Amino acid sequence: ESEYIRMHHNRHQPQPQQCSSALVKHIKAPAPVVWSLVRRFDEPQKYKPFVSRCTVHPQGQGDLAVGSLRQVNVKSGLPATTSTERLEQLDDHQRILGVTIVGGDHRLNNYSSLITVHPEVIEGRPGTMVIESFVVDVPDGNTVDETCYFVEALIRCNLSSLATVSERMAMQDYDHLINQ
Ligand code: A8S
Repeated sequence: ESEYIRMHHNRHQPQPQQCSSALVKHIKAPAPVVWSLVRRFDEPQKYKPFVSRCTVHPQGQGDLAVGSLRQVNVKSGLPATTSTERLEQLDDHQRILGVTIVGGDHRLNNYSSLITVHPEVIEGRPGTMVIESFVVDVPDGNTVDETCYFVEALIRCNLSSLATVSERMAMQDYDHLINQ
Protein backbone atom coordinates (compact mmCIF):
# COMPACT_ATOMS: atom_id res chain seq x y z
CA GLU A 1 0.00 0.00 0.00
CA SER A 2 2.60 2.60 1.04
CA GLU A 3 4.77 1.27 -1.80
CA TYR A 4 2.05 2.08 -4.39
CA ILE A 5 1.50 5.51 -2.86
CA ARG A 6 5.23 6.22 -3.15
CA MET A 7 5.31 4.95 -6.74
CA HIS A 8 2.31 6.78 -8.19
CA HIS A 9 1.04 9.35 -5.77
CA ASN A 10 4.15 11.20 -4.69
CA ARG A 11 4.39 13.58 -7.62
CA HIS A 12 2.38 16.18 -5.70
CA GLN A 13 4.70 18.78 -4.27
CA PRO A 14 2.31 20.94 -2.32
CA GLN A 15 3.21 24.64 -2.00
CA PRO A 16 2.58 26.36 1.36
CA GLN A 17 -0.91 27.46 0.26
CA GLN A 18 -1.87 24.05 -1.10
CA CYS A 19 -3.17 20.88 0.46
CA SER A 20 -2.59 17.33 -0.68
CA SER A 21 -3.35 13.84 0.50
CA ALA A 22 -4.11 10.26 -0.56
CA LEU A 23 -7.04 8.02 0.35
CA VAL A 24 -7.18 4.24 0.08
CA LYS A 25 -10.25 2.03 -0.42
CA HIS A 26 -10.39 -1.76 -0.48
CA ILE A 27 -13.19 -3.16 -2.64
CA LYS A 28 -14.54 -6.72 -2.81
CA ALA A 29 -14.76 -6.82 -6.61
CA PRO A 30 -12.18 -7.71 -9.29
CA ALA A 31 -9.94 -4.88 -10.55
CA PRO A 32 -11.32 -5.04 -14.16
CA VAL A 33 -14.83 -4.34 -12.81
CA VAL A 34 -13.66 -1.40 -10.68
CA TRP A 35 -11.49 -0.03 -13.51
CA SER A 36 -14.42 -0.26 -15.98
CA LEU A 37 -16.19 2.38 -13.83
CA VAL A 38 -13.17 4.55 -12.99
CA ARG A 39 -11.92 4.82 -16.59
CA ARG A 40 -15.20 6.28 -17.91
CA PHE A 41 -14.16 9.93 -17.87
CA ASP A 42 -17.41 10.62 -19.77
CA GLU A 43 -19.67 8.98 -17.16
CA PRO A 44 -18.60 9.91 -13.60
CA GLN A 45 -22.27 9.80 -12.57
CA LYS A 46 -22.07 5.98 -12.79
CA TYR A 47 -20.64 6.05 -9.29
CA LYS A 48 -20.08 9.64 -8.06
CA PRO A 49 -23.12 10.45 -5.89
CA PHE A 50 -22.86 14.26 -6.25
CA VAL A 51 -22.81 14.35 -10.06
CA SER A 52 -26.21 15.04 -11.62
CA ARG A 53 -25.09 15.39 -15.25
CA CYS A 54 -21.95 15.17 -17.36
CA THR A 55 -21.25 16.16 -20.96
CA VAL A 56 -18.01 15.60 -22.84
CA HIS A 57 -16.60 17.79 -25.61
CA PRO A 58 -16.06 17.00 -28.39
CA GLN A 59 -19.08 14.72 -28.34
CA GLY A 60 -18.54 11.03 -29.01
CA GLN A 61 -18.38 8.58 -26.16
CA GLY A 62 -15.61 6.03 -26.08
CA ASP A 63 -13.41 8.77 -27.52
CA LEU A 64 -11.51 9.41 -24.32
CA ALA A 65 -8.36 11.14 -25.47
CA VAL A 66 -6.01 13.02 -23.19
CA GLY A 67 -7.05 16.65 -23.31
CA SER A 68 -10.80 15.84 -23.46
CA LEU A 69 -12.94 18.19 -21.38
CA ARG A 70 -16.05 17.31 -19.44
CA GLN A 71 -18.65 19.64 -17.98
CA VAL A 72 -19.94 18.24 -14.69
CA ASN A 73 -23.09 19.48 -12.95
CA VAL A 74 -23.33 18.72 -9.26
CA LYS A 75 -26.45 18.23 -7.17
CA SER A 76 -27.92 21.06 -5.12
CA GLY A 77 -26.82 21.53 -1.54
CA LEU A 78 -23.12 21.82 -2.40
CA PRO A 79 -21.11 25.07 -2.56
CA ALA A 80 -20.90 24.68 -6.36
CA THR A 81 -23.02 23.90 -9.42
CA THR A 82 -20.58 23.16 -12.23
CA SER A 83 -17.02 22.02 -12.81
CA THR A 84 -14.98 21.83 -16.02
CA GLU A 85 -12.50 18.96 -15.93
CA ARG A 86 -9.68 17.83 -18.21
CA LEU A 87 -8.49 14.27 -18.82
CA GLU A 88 -4.72 14.30 -18.17
CA GLN A 89 -3.88 10.60 -18.13
CA LEU A 90 -5.69 7.35 -19.01
CA ASP A 91 -3.56 4.22 -18.80
CA ASP A 92 -5.54 0.98 -19.27
CA HIS A 93 -2.49 -1.20 -18.62
CA GLN A 94 -1.39 0.30 -15.33
CA ARG A 95 -4.99 1.42 -14.57
CA ILE A 96 -4.23 5.07 -13.87
CA LEU A 97 -6.64 7.98 -14.37
CA GLY A 98 -5.47 11.58 -13.99
CA VAL A 99 -7.91 14.50 -14.03
CA THR A 100 -7.51 18.23 -13.39
CA ILE A 101 -10.18 20.86 -12.75
CA VAL A 102 -9.78 23.78 -15.13
CA GLY A 103 -12.94 25.81 -14.44
CA GLY A 104 -16.38 26.01 -12.86
CA ASP A 105 -18.14 28.01 -10.18
CA HIS A 106 -16.58 26.29 -7.16
CA ARG A 107 -13.67 27.13 -4.86
CA LEU A 108 -11.25 24.35 -5.77
CA ASN A 109 -8.55 26.11 -7.79
CA ASN A 110 -5.71 24.13 -9.39
CA TYR A 111 -7.25 20.80 -8.34
CA SER A 112 -5.38 17.81 -9.70
CA SER A 113 -6.16 14.18 -8.92
CA LEU A 114 -4.83 10.74 -9.66
CA ILE A 115 -6.66 7.42 -9.17
CA THR A 116 -4.85 4.09 -9.41
CA VAL A 117 -6.52 0.66 -9.32
CA HIS A 118 -4.61 -2.40 -8.05
CA PRO A 119 -5.71 -6.05 -7.92
CA GLU A 120 -5.44 -7.71 -4.51
CA VAL A 121 -6.86 -10.76 -2.76
CA ILE A 122 -9.49 -10.10 -0.08
CA GLU A 123 -10.69 -13.08 1.97
CA GLY A 124 -9.39 -15.46 -0.70
CA ARG A 125 -11.28 -13.74 -3.53
CA PRO A 126 -10.29 -11.23 -6.22
CA GLY A 127 -10.48 -7.75 -4.75
CA THR A 128 -9.16 -4.29 -5.52
CA MET A 129 -7.25 -1.55 -3.79
CA VAL A 130 -8.02 1.94 -5.07
CA ILE A 131 -5.80 4.90 -4.22
CA GLU A 132 -6.92 8.45 -4.94
CA SER A 133 -4.62 11.40 -4.32
CA PHE A 134 -5.10 15.09 -4.95
CA VAL A 135 -3.51 18.50 -4.63
CA VAL A 136 -5.47 21.77 -4.53
CA ASP A 137 -5.01 25.43 -3.60
CA VAL A 138 -6.31 26.46 -0.20
CA PRO A 139 -9.06 29.05 -0.89
CA ASP A 140 -8.74 32.53 0.62
CA GLY A 141 -10.28 32.54 4.07
CA ASN A 142 -9.82 28.79 4.65
CA THR A 143 -7.10 26.81 6.40
CA VAL A 144 -5.15 23.85 4.98
CA ASP A 145 -6.97 21.55 7.42
CA GLU A 146 -10.44 22.78 6.44
CA THR A 147 -9.66 22.34 2.75
CA CYS A 148 -8.27 18.84 3.22
CA TYR A 149 -11.23 17.86 5.37
CA PHE A 150 -13.74 19.08 2.75
CA VAL A 151 -12.04 17.38 -0.21
CA GLU A 152 -11.35 14.16 1.68
CA ALA A 153 -15.02 13.95 2.70
CA LEU A 154 -16.11 14.23 -0.95
CA ILE A 155 -13.56 11.64 -2.10
CA ARG A 156 -14.55 9.24 0.68
CA CYS A 157 -18.17 9.45 -0.53
CA ASN A 158 -17.05 8.78 -4.10
CA LEU A 159 -14.91 5.79 -3.10
CA SER A 160 -17.66 4.29 -0.90
CA SER A 161 -20.10 4.57 -3.75
CA LEU A 162 -17.52 3.11 -6.16
CA ALA A 163 -17.28 0.10 -3.81
CA THR A 164 -21.05 -0.36 -3.62
CA VAL A 165 -21.56 -0.16 -7.38
CA SER A 166 -18.54 -2.39 -8.20
CA GLU A 167 -19.54 -5.02 -5.65
CA ARG A 168 -23.07 -5.10 -7.07
CA MET A 169 -21.70 -5.51 -10.62
CA ALA A 170 -19.38 -8.31 -9.47
CA MET A 171 -22.29 -10.12 -7.81
CA GLN A 172 -24.33 -9.86 -11.01
CA ASP A 173 -21.44 -11.30 -13.05
CA TYR A 174 -21.22 -14.15 -10.57
CA ASP A 175 -25.00 -14.83 -10.71
CA HIS A 176 -24.82 -15.04 -14.51
CA LEU A 177 -22.05 -17.64 -14.28
CA ILE A 178 -24.08 -19.77 -11.89
CA ASN A 179 -27.42 -19.48 -13.74
CA GLN A 180 -26.17 -19.90 -17.31
C1 A8S B 1 -14.16 14.32 -7.68
C2 A8S B 1 -13.61 15.13 -6.58
C3 A8S B 1 -14.07 16.33 -6.08
C4 A8S B 1 -15.21 16.98 -6.62
C5 A8S B 1 -15.73 18.16 -6.20
C6 A8S B 1 -13.32 16.91 -4.93
C7 A8S B 1 -16.95 18.85 -6.74
O1 A8S B 1 -17.41 18.14 -7.88
C8 A8S B 1 -18.00 18.83 -5.68
C9 A8S B 1 -18.18 19.94 -4.84
C10 A8S B 1 -17.40 21.12 -4.92
O2 A8S B 1 -17.57 22.07 -4.16
C11 A8S B 1 -16.34 21.18 -5.95
O3 A8S B 1 -13.43 13.48 -8.20
C12 A8S B 1 -16.62 20.31 -7.16
O4 A8S B 1 -15.33 14.45 -8.05
C13 A8S B 1 -18.81 17.60 -5.48
C14 A8S B 1 -17.81 20.90 -7.94
C15 A8S B 1 -15.40 20.35 -8.06
